[in-house]
Amino acid sequence: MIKKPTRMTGIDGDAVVKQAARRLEQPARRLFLRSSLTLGGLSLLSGCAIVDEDSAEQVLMKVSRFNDRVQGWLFDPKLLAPTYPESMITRPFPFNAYYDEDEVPEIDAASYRLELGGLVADKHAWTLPELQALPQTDQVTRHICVEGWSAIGKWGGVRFSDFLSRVGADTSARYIGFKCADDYYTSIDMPTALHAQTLLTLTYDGRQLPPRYGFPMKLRMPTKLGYKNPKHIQAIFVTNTYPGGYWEDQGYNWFGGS
Ligand SMILES: Nc1nc2c(c(=O)[nH]1)N[C@H]1C(S)=C(S)[C@@H](COP(=O)(O)O)O[C@H]1N2
Ligand SMILES: [Mo]
Repeated sequence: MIKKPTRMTGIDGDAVVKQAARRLEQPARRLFLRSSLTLGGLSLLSGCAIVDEDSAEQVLMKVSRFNDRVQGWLFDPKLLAPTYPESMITRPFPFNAYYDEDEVPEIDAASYRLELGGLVADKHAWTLPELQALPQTDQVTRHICVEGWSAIGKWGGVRFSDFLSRVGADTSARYIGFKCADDYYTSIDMPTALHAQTLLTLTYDGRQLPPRYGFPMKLRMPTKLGYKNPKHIQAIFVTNTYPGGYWEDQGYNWFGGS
């Protein structure tokens, strides 16, 4: 147990922590507001002197990153997420993005190219037919969104680990980053990238991925929460420099395991 220091220098420590937590985005915000973390506890946990809301906010961000590292350690690359019979597919499957459905990006299939960057030997850009010609597999899994809903869907495409070895990606690197056509971006850890159920998907429910679900391509990881699964992928890069993500940079947990 962490003991609360008996005396803080003239500030209401608990109020400072709560105020700082309110500046974070969900789910970090909810987690910290619910916790009984005190300013003294936070100082001990982080080894930092916290004097005001700004420093408290910085430390909360750091603790959230620490949580990422713990999730990374706990991730078992051999453990499979549950799969379901096709009869359990949620119809219609929900749409979600940081904008409304009428603003879904329109991507031209003929001129589309998937760009590769960073620590990758073969950086040639891929056309859709080239990607469709690779060996394909599909799976029925549950998508879990932090906003409080989940749904079962069927995605098909190329096993991401196969794709990474085909292009000569440096799989000893720490991160894989994704840039999307709608300005969304995210990044994942290498063990998850190499997980057997991580697919570079081109289809939904047996048909070409429709625009709302991420045409032309969505990375589907049943081991991660919805916001970690990028739709409309335009570029993939392998790097040792932390790339962050659209929601992650606003306080969502980076590891985002489900
Ligand atoms: N490019 C892009 N990818 C994205 C998002 C987005 O806004 N843009 N939203 C994420 C979130 S929060 C969720 S829950 C899922 C929703 O995917 P769906 O529309 O197929 O249900 O996409 C994820 N990937
Ligand atoms: Mo989500």
